[in-house]
This record gives sequence, C-alpha cells and structure tokens, in this order.
Amino acid sequence: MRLLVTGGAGFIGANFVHQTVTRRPGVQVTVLDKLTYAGNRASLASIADRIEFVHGDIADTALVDRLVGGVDAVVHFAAESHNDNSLADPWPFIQTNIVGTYSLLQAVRRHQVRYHHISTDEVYGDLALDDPTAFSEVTPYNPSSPYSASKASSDMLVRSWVRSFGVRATLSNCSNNYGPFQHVEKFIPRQITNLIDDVRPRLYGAGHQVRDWIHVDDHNSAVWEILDRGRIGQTYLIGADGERDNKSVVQFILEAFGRDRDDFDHVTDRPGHDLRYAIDSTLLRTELGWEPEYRDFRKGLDATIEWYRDNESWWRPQKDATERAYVSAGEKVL
Ligand code: NAD
Ligand code: TDX
Repeated sequence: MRLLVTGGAGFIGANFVHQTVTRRPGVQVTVLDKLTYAGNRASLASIADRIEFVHGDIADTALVDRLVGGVDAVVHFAAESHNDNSLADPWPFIQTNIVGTYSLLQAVRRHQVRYHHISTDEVYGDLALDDPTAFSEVTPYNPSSPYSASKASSDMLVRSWVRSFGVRATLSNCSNNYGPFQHVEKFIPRQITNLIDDVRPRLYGAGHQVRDWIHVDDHNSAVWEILDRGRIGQTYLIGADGERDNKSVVQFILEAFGRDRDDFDHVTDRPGHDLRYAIDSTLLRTELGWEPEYRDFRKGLDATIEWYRDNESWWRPQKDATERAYVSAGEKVL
C-alpha cells in the first residue's frame, strides 16, 4: 500500500508515521508537509530513510495532484491547529484548513483515491460541566473559535464530496491528544517545559475547563482501524474516557516534578473558551472493535514528561518565541 500522509511533520502526523513504519512495514509512506512553525523534520529524523518526505503546501493543487496520483490512500492531518493562534489571526486557518482540504478532495476525486479526514471534537462546541451526555456522531455542529469553525467547514466539504462525487472518504473527530512531539504552545508540553525551566505553570482563568485526554498512539491506532475497515461516508468519534479539568492536569504535572500542587499562576482566560469536551466512542468500539492501550492517564503523562526531559534539543528552539507570542497576545498573570 502507498500512503500519502499530510502534516506528517506535526505532532499527531509524526506519531502516525512512526506507528505505521513500526507496525506496518509494508506500507510505503510519503509525507507532504509545509513545515510551518508547527512542523519539525526532526520528528521524523530517526525514520528518514524509511519514508519519502515532500516539502510543500496542501493548497498547491499541481503538487497535490501529482502526489495523490501516485498513492492508494491519503490520510489528511495537515492543519493550523492552535485555537489561540486562530484568535490572533484567523486567515491561515481558512487557507490551510478549508482551501487546503478542498485541494486534496479535488485530487482524490480525480484519481479515485481512498481518503481519511482527521478532525476534532471541537466542531461540536462545548458541554456544560454537569451534562450527562457526551458528543456522538449525531451531535449537531456548533463550533466556537475560528479554528474549530474552519475544521467544521472542512468536515462539511468532505461529507459533500462523498455524497455528490462518490469520493471514498471516512472522517474521524478526536478529543485532546497528548504524547511525544507535541509543540510547546499546547497546554501539556507548555507546562512541562515551563517546569523544566523552573517557571510556574500557567492556567487560563480558573482552570475548570474539562478536556477528554487521549494518548496520541491510541488516536492513531483508531485511525488505522478506520482506514482498514471503516464504512465509506461514516464519521467515527475517537476518545478514551479521559476527562480531566485543566487544574487537575496542572496539579498532576506539578506532583510529577515534586512541586507543591498550588505552585501555578492563573493567567488571562481565552476569549470564547470552550468549557468541556467529552466523547462517546461507542460506534468505533462496537463496529470496529477498537480499544485504547493507554488507560492510565498519569502513567501516560509521566512517560510524556520523561520524553520532554530526554528530548530538550527537540523543543528548546521553539520555547522562547512561543512564550514571547503569548506575552504579545496579552497574556497576564491574574
Ligand atoms: P500540528 O500543528 O502539530 O501539526 C500540523 C502539521 O501540518 C505541521 O507539521 C505543519 O507544518 C503542517 N501544515 C500546516 N499547514 C500546512 C499546509 N498548508 N500544507 C502542508 N502542511 C501543512 O497539529 P496536530 O496537533 O498534529 O494536529 C493534526 C490534525 O489533528 C489536525 O487536523 C487537527 O485539527 C487534528 N486534531 C488535533 C488534536 C490535538 O489534540 N492536537 C485533536 C483532534 C484533532
Ligand atoms: O497555557 C495554557 N493554559 C491553559 O490553561 C494553554 C496553552 C492552554 N490552557 C487550557 C486551554 C484549554 O482549556 O488548556 C486546555 C487545552 O488547551 P490547548 O492545548 O490549547 O488545546 P485545545 O484548545 O483544547 O485544543 C486541542 O484539542 C483539540 C488542540 O490544540 C486542537 O488542535 C484539537 O482540535
């Protein structure tokens, strides 16, 4: 099988490529990645001789057409992925997440290539803290930020290309991922690398927001199940029953560093901050038999902390610029 992986130098895409090379050595992987601030070739360095890497933009229709014409399937991870950035400047989100997805859809349509679309639970908006239900495949879309609205738009394009043009596509909407190779702008790596630098973790607002954490390897094993046996046109929600509020996550990280549980700062809250995400992954589990391997969040978090301690050369070049960007966006200790 020849597989094109877009965004393979980013967090989830790079972990997907590692998992594929290890577990499915017969798959020929080509990565297409623009290497934005979030892409890092170092994430693929240890397997560079086992894959093909193409530096380019998913919105480059000629390049995409040529690459898609040479593969059996496309898995589309490439995106602008950070909510805070989408509030500062929405345009790259419109261009990459919507126009870029359109460019891929036209190519898979032309070449009749199987396509899997990676999306997020954020397209469903948020839940009250005491809501007994969770997001499922039939929850109405209700995105809050320019990021989640751009992802919702791209999902709608995929659904319409299936219905109107017969494109053989599946979709998955996953909850918050954690694990190695995640950019230091994101919540968990930011706090871990702050603590390595002896800087206090930074919690937006009161920190009552809840995220449904899943290890990135579990997300990617689910993607492979869907590629293998998913029904064309179907959306599958991916989640591993990992709901935690942000304050508890910061406190777990502080404990792992042997620090006092209250040794963190409350900072300016995110405008429009989604309160709670929660995933019901019954369809994926019952129809495709998928189960997560990482069931103990604290163990997964400890391993992630160890990875950031062991791989300082990977994240250090991004750290100062990332923190400066938060300051220029107006983040202040409350
Ligand atoms: P990331 O920001 O770490 O990586 C994105 C990658 O896409 C980078 O390598 C970047 O260089 C590349 N890219 C950006 N624009 C491009 C373009 N125009 N052409 C080619 N490459 C481009 O993101 P991530 O966290 O790995 O997210 C991957 C996908 O998973 C996204 O579609 C995101 O919406 C989705 N998702 C993420 C999470 C999460 O918790 N991180 C959860 C659910 C879904
Ligand atoms: O310093 C911080 N302090 C803080 O309290 C940062 C960076 C974040 N937060 C909060 C905001 C969120 O409630 O932590 C939570 C997680 O924040 P992010 O890591 O920015 O993730 P989130 O906004 O939930 O979105 C993530 O999950 C869904 C990914 O970035 C998206 O790409 C994915 O679609």
